[in-house]
Amino acid sequence: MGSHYDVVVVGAGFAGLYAVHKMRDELGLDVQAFEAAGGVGGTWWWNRYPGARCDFESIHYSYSFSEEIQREWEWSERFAGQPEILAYLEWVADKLDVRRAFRFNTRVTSTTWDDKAARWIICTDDGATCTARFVVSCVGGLSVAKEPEFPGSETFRGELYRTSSWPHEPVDLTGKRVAVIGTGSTGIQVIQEIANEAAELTVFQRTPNFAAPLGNEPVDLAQRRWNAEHHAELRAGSRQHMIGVPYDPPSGPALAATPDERRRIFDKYWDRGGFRLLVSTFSDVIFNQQANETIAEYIRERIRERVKDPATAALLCPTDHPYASKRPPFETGYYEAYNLPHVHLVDVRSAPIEAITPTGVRTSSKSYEFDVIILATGFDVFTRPLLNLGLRGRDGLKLEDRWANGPTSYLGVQIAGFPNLFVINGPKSAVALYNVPLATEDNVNFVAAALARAIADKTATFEATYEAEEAWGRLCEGILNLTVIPHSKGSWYMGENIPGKARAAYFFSGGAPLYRAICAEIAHVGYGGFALDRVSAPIPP
Ligand code: NA7
Repeated sequence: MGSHYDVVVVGAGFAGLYAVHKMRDELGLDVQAFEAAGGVGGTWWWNRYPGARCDFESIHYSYSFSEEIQREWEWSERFAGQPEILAYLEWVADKLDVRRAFRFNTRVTSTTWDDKAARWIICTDDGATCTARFVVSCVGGLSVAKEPEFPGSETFRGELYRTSSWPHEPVDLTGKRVAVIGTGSTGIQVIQEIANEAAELTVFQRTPNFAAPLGNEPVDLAQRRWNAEHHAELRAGSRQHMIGVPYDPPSGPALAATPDERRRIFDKYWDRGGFRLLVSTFSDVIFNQQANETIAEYIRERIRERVKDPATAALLCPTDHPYASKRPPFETGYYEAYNLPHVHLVDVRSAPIEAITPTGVRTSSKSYEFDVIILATGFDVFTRPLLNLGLRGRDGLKLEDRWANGPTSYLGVQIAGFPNLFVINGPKSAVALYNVPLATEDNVNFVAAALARAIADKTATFEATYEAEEAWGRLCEGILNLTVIPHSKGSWYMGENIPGKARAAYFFSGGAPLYRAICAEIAHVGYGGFALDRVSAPIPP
């Protein structure tokens, strides 16, 4: 057995960098961290595809824990692109000197609880083994790509790329016949970016999406200075908001407004960009299907205005799910791309993709030839990244068995039966609808306080109870059922984008302030719902 540590951290994205800093520099613990990639950045290290960009504004989508970091870093665009976000995370990693805590290019392959020694045994793909009192998973929610259902990708003779593992070298698409499969947030970003570069671009769309303008623009020097001086009040506003950004509150219910009033409000926030269209317009669009239809029809109208060919516009208008029941994407010139003569839209709902062939793509009605195929088919969210750690808890309990009917957790940070394992932004945490860096800070702060308490009290095991986990699961489901989200079809929000995956509530949708208040209250009452130093307990059926 190799070295023993207080804490093993897995992952070097927003969560892993802050967790290492917090546990090592603030708690003074002995921390070893592992990262499968060759450097820091997490999502922003892997997703280097053309057009990759965050759709939360960068002054909000960034760390808030350090006065110095907020003051010194200046964002050049409202919504930064992947290279700038990666540069930011690299800069932060250097500033905090956290790189030396990591072993890069090293994947954790198994994580096994040793009940007698009350510690974790961690094995990595370089053949090494170490032990740790605590494991803090920072593996992210959308970090494992979905395996496409269609066979034959290995036979394709052209270039095949996945957006989530895009090459580091530039990919030249000039003069090439390119296919993009998938029209989620990722596919839309790629399509609008490469439409003018490829000789022919064919988009394979199964479900049209409600894409709204991103509203990106450069940030001038005066604005940058203002941002640096006002970050404290910006952050205070963010922390009071459902999704962790200081956007305007909604105007009341859409169904109480006249059509003209609705139009005026939708127009106002359409142009201001990003999630404002969802959160700053009307309070009932996310809860009431009839209210939702008013915003859905508004977006369809805007699509029809922008796409010249009526048949293509009709194909691009979603009709089978409420707005924001699937994660809403944002765009810049996406719909106009379909007005270009060399951009083609293929509906693979009516004629599904059957295979990737040596020369291209075959659907049930036609074969297409390409030089390049780009897969933007999404992720196996929340559960797969944790399952890939090969977790075995008390009495050899396998995480895949524990989660056979869908994920369970308490607050998203612990799983009953897996003592001393803490998860940042895990299933049933608030992260899916919450500005990720702030969600991350909330979770890391909560976990660090729990560790500090366990260490101070000489608590050998810190573990969510089954009862608390069950009650939390019911709360997550209850709140989700008040929204239109369960009316989505095939969304990663409900686990439905992966064939055979359990349909369940994968996150807490009660909003960031409520989530933070619940976590604070639980810590305040001495970690209610967590068992400290419990003996091994049987797993309920
Ligand atoms: P998404 O939002 O899950 O989108 C995946 C897209 O791929 C979506 O359009 C899917 O169509 C399509 N897809 C998946 N499998 C197939 C098959 N077999 N045939 C045709 N089309 C398919 O993932 P993204 O990467 O775009 O976004 C993920 C998150 O990253 C995003 O929500 C942000 O949080 C950042 P479908 O809708 O299933 O019919």
